[in-house]
Amino acid sequence: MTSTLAAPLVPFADALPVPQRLVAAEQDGRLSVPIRAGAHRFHRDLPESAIWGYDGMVPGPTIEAERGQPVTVRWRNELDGALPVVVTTAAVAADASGVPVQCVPGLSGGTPDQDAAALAGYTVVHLHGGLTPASYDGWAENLFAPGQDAVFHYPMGQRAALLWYHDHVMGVTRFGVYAGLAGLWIIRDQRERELGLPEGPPFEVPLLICDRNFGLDEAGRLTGQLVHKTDPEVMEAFAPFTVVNGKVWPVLQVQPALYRFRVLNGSNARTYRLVLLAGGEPDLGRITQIGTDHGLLRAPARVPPDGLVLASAERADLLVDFSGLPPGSELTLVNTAAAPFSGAPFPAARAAHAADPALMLPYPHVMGFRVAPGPVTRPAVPGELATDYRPPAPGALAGAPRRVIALVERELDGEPSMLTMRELAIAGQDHTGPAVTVTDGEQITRYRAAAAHFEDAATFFPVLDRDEVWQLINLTGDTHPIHVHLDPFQILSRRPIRYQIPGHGIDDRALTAAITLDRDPGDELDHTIDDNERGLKDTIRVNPHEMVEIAVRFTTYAGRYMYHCHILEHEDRDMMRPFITMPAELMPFMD
Ligand SMILES: [Cu+2]
Repeated sequence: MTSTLAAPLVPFADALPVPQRLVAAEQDGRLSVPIRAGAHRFHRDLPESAIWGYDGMVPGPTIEAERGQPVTVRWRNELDGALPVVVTTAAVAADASGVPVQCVPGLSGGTPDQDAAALAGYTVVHLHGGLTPASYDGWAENLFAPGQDAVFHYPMGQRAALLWYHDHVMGVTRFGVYAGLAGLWIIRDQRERELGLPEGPPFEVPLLICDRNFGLDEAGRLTGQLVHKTDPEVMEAFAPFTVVNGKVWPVLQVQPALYRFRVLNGSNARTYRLVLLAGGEPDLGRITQIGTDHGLLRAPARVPPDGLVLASAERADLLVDFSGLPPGSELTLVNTAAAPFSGAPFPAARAAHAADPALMLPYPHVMGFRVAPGPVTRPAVPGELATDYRPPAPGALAGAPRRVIALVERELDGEPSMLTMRELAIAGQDHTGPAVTVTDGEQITRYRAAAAHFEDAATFFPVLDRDEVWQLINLTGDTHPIHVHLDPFQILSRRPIRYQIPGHGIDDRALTAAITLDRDPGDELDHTIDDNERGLKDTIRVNPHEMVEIAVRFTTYAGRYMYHCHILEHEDRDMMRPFITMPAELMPFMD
């Protein structure tokens, strides 16, 4: 097994780009964004890549809005030509020297997928984290074709937060986003201004992190061609090159001051565990996390000792203090998370040596920082941040409706696994078919699978302004970041489970499993909740051998929404389901 791979690109060669800002208030809240094919250079030493981008750029412009000031966007689909991504499944999972083929560029013996090559630009835009009326939420089947516009109205009646907008087409979101269809969206409000946090350049810097792979020419040189490569054993694309704001392994020159980084993991599938290194040693004390998916935490949080974990679509609002560093200091941000991610720990002390192709982490670099000479400024970090939400009180949720969702992977011969979410309903006395039992030590509850596939009838009808508890039970070997559209939620618990699934226990619709809320003897995860997860979230990691409970209350809009795994290869392969929020007065008419 090869322990390191020579990087075919020079790290820290390109300056970190900052995406163009599109401030809604400067345009009276009325924006017009073309969705276009374009060309983009991912690294100084790479040829230009063909991309699809909002305004033809990767990432798209960062839209900035103000709480309470609605924004209307005319999304103009001007895509022409074919998908600018070669999609392939490699012939084998590892090359002759044992290196996983996903760690290297090129097609690795795969042939270009002709169905993907024929995709010609149907799109739909979802504002992730937005409290958006259902008609404008970007339902995955409501597409607009090249030449058509969609005028979406975003009320912005929500707290300050970093959101993002991206393509959400049924079955092929993984290709549209990979082609470049993603951008950031920042909502600001008065509470943040009262705290005196950095706002705008140069001290507030968005970081959209993702991974990409490229083609090779006949001489073995990198082309700029975007390549979405999977292999016979791994259905997710884990690309070797980390891209921040559109550049591979960029560097940011910083002043000796406090910076605010608005971080999004915009990868299709890769989870990052970010560690800041100074002189090869972890320097996590320099980072304070002040916000998560839906904005400010109640109090600043330290980064977990192993590093800051961000799965696909998770966000972090970070303050990083460069003030104590002499000019010329160089720091690097690295990733220590294996792919696929299963929650397995990796000590920050070994982060400088995290490279391991066998874990599909050939190059841990994310980006670099260089401290420039300048006046030293040391603004204080506020001790109290948000005051507009409280941790959920379990007592208050005792009578709340419970919804149970099992995450399952059904392995199929000769094609990628199907990942589904089985919505479980209490099995009646007369139920004789396949059942799921959940034992908490005292009580046994029997369930039947009420829904499996996206197109199955909706079974979740949450009533507006009513608390609910959703239980997410992971019966697979990987961590799944589960995203619920519309209102944010809070995590209640993360509990170890053990389970047994008999042979053929997972079929097309039914599920047979015996689940016990108790630690599996072979389970090495600690199942703790990080401090930074105790905020308002819209995407939560559910690790293997784990049940996560979340408290959710839909308060804004009635309509048809979705929840899904945010690993795009999973979402596209059926790990997505609808739910319908209902006003209470309509419920008597629903049966
Ligand atoms: Cu998943």
